[in-house]
Amino acid sequence: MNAKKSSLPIVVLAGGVGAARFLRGLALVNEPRATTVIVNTGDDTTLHGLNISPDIDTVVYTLAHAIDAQRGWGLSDESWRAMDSLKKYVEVRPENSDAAPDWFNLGDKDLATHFYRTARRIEGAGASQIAAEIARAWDLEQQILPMTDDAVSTLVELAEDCIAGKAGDVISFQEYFVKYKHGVAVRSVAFDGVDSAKPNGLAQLNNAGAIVIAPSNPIVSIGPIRALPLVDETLRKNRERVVAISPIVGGRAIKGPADRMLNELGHESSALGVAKIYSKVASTLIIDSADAGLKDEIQALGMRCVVTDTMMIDTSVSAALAKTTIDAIVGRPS
Ligand code: FO1
Repeated sequence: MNAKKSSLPIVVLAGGVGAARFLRGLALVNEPRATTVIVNTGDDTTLHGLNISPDIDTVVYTLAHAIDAQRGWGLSDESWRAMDSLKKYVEVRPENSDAAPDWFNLGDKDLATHFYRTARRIEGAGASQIAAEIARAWDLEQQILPMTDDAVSTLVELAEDCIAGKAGDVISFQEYFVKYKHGVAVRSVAFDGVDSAKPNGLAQLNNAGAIVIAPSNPIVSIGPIRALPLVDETLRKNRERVVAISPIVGGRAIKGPADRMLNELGHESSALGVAKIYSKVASTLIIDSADAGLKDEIQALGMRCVVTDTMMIDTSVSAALAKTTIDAIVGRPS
């Protein structure tokens, strides 16, 4: 795409893979230095004593063109020697020990990021300072902001007895997502610590020319950001400039468990269900051409609805989606 880039101050609320692909397209149509990304950190975990921020790292690695595109997480051209070496300790680990968690794969190159983040935390640096340093290390111009510098943990309550535990038991998000491959039914989701956490990026939200809710899971990726004090209020105040992109196409999640999770938690797994979740905070919803038939029902909720290709199979689709998304806010008559 060779057309001149806009320099609109844009804030993107982001989860992992879907958001990262959108951001790569956005960088081709809007000056990266004008973009602030507020990233979900409810997925953060500590394993082997290392602080791991999966969504921040997915966004950074994708924007740096270093992501493993097949997996959607971790680095390309990765090796797994540390994980392989861990296996011998799994054998000797006592029953009540969490040491050597071999269900969460950390590549050898990826480990450097977790080493750095952990060492800086121990030195007393805050999450946003560290994210800025990591973004700089990868030559990114976008401002990458964790949603808060405080600890917030997404917790998942099991709906029924299963391999992960008994109905009513609560497990961490990464156990749900990676250890049990999001294959267990969910009764509820909570964001531990969110009520007393201080959100990052409120000033950027208030000053943005456009606020984009990326095509991420509305419950566990965008949900934790919205649950922070003052965030929903700020979005509502700026609703005219907020545009969301549906991560559900033809009733199915593009990636991950969003479709099942929406159903299990009493929402509709459709672009219309997504519209209902966002209608109070977003004036506009972008939906896929496959869902064009839902446009009237979405507009009846008081949202504008733009139909386009949202399947980001390559960067040209991502860039076109980003352009359509910006135009939906700044290109329409006020
Ligand atoms: N996802 C997996 O499905 N399996 C893994 O072993 C795994 C390891 C991993 C390591 C670092 C990282 O930054 C992300 C990783 N992810 C893995 C992805 C990640 O946990 C989830 O995709 C997100 O938390 C959901 O947004």
